[in-house]
Amino acid sequence: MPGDPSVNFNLLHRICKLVVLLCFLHIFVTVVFYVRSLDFRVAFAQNQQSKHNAVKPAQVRNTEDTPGVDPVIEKLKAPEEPKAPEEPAKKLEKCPETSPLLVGPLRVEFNIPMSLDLIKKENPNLQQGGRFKPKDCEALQKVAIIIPFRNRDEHLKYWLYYLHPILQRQQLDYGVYVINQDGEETFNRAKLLNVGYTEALKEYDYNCFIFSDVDLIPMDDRNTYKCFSQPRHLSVSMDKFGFRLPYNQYFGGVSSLSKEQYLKINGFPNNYWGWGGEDDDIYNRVTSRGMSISRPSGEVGKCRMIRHNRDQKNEPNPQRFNRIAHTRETMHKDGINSLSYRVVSVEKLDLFTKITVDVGKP
Ligand SMILES: [Mn+2]
Repeated sequence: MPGDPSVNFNLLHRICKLVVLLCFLHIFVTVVFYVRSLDFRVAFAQNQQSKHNAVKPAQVRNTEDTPGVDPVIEKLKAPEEPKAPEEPAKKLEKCPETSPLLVGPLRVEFNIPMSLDLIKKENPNLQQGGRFKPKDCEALQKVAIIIPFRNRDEHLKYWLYYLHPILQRQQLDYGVYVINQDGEETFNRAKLLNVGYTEALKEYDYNCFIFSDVDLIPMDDRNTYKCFSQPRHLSVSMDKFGFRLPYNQYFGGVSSLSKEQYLKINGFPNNYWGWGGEDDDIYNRVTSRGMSISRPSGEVGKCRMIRHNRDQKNEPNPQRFNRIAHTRETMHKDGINSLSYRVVSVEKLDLFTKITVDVGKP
């Protein structure tokens, strides 16, 4: 019968079944595709990450090293990201044996106007007290530079002007200590050097000491102000002596000794008052302890001395020849083990640390 409702109902029932089936099929296909794409993403991300790790050696690199990485992957490895910027600060690589910043021969003149402000401006990376260490690498030595001093402010300005840039190019971890003899008594260079050694070590774990006159400027930055396997004489060809050694045993001007070498000779003599002899005594100490003198070449060791008149209260010491003749017998009881002095003041200035001391009198 055409108007039979049961026939209509049957048709409707079939259509409904079909629709429901289609719905299930649709859901099934959607789920399958979704799961497959998820699998694929995870696998791809893992693959990328392991590649990324394999490329990286022990040291950390910038994310700039992996250009074109999918943002999804960037998000997946996000949790490990914060570590990266911190690590380079923890472990610096050692500086190279020869600094790549050296330029060789330098022009040194003493007729240009000089001021501490100018020197400050030209050395913005110095720390209070005249300290410096390289930013990009770990310095090979910790160097204290000791300058015996009295009333030579003009010379000191030139020294600071020329030496600070050189020492920074040499990639040294260094500090400058000006040891100023208080009062008007006779000058005692070697004792001031002993004071400088002692006072510098109170401040930092230095392992190398440069002992320099205030009026000597190197003319070549390859003359590195550091320590060597033997005590070193650095001012080997001074303009004052026609750019040659005045005599073979000469150890005056600028020298360097490691902490070990210094202690091996019981430091320097304390009883050379006035000009001369103390450098020869130090030479005798070095050779009597089985060490030799190391030197740069005459070319690299060129240096200029600022011309000056003899200082007051630094007359040639008449006892010096007698003293030098007996270094071997006296060095065990006269030296760092018998040093006594009184610190008057310690000033942390912008370009150097100034230590004023009372070293007594002859
Ligand atoms: Mn001089």
